Amino acid sequence: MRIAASHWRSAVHVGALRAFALLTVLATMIGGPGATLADNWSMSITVDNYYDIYFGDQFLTTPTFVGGDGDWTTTETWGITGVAATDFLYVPTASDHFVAQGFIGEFKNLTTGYTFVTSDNLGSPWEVFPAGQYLAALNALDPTIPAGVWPASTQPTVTQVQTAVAYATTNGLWVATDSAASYTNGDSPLPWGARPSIPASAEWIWHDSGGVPSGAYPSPFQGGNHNEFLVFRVEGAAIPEPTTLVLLSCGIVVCGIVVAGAGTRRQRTRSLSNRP
Ligand SMILES: [Ca+2]
Ligand SMILES: [Ca+2]
Repeated sequence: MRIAASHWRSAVHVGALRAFALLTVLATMIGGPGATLADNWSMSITVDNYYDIYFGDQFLTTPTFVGGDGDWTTTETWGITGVAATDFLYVPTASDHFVAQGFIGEFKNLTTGYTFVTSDNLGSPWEVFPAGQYLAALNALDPTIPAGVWPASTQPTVTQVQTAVAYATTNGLWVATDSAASYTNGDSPLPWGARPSIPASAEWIWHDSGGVPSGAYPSPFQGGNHNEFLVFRVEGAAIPEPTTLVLLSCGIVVCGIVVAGAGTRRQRTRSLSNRP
């Protein structure tokens, strides 16, 4: 009987091992490229006057901070690795409400090869949420956000950006960005001129509130408060399709067959060992 018990354990063990091995293979096959979902980025950017860069989901639930700056005369090039492919790119900005304001840059997803510049052209992935248009509502959610007017030269905190992003997404308030004729980097437009390390095709963008008249510069670049602060964003990759779940279910069924097979062998082993 000792031998029989040993055989029984052995058969179950082999079955379990096979099931585990199959599950591992399936997990690798199903999850391989999909489960990695880790993209590497390189971004060259400057803003008149302030910006930060974050990655996160559509509500910016768990922000990944990349970097920020407050000097338009310098182009910063940031790199980050291991960003979820489904993450959205966020660039909250603010200005001094003076002289001019704008945002220009180039963004490269090094993993997928997807490269895009700032632009308000048809098909541009950029959207913007003018938080200053909804300050009273945002103040009700986060009292640190003033209900009246956003102060000049003040970047929102990460928490304030999270509040704004969640509110904009929940209420469908993301809108197209704005620019002006001949405001690509290649145009070397006033007052900024050509910014280094940014392609000629990149276009200065901002949000046009309609409330700041043009002057030395066209709207929306003439200095003033265009419903700041602004949060620019680009959508992340789509959430994986339910086909992954179907594949996973198939994997579970196959594993179930293997386990059942182990059970059959177990019974056979038992009956053999029960011979007198
Ligand atoms: Ca800069
Ligand atoms: Ca300015």
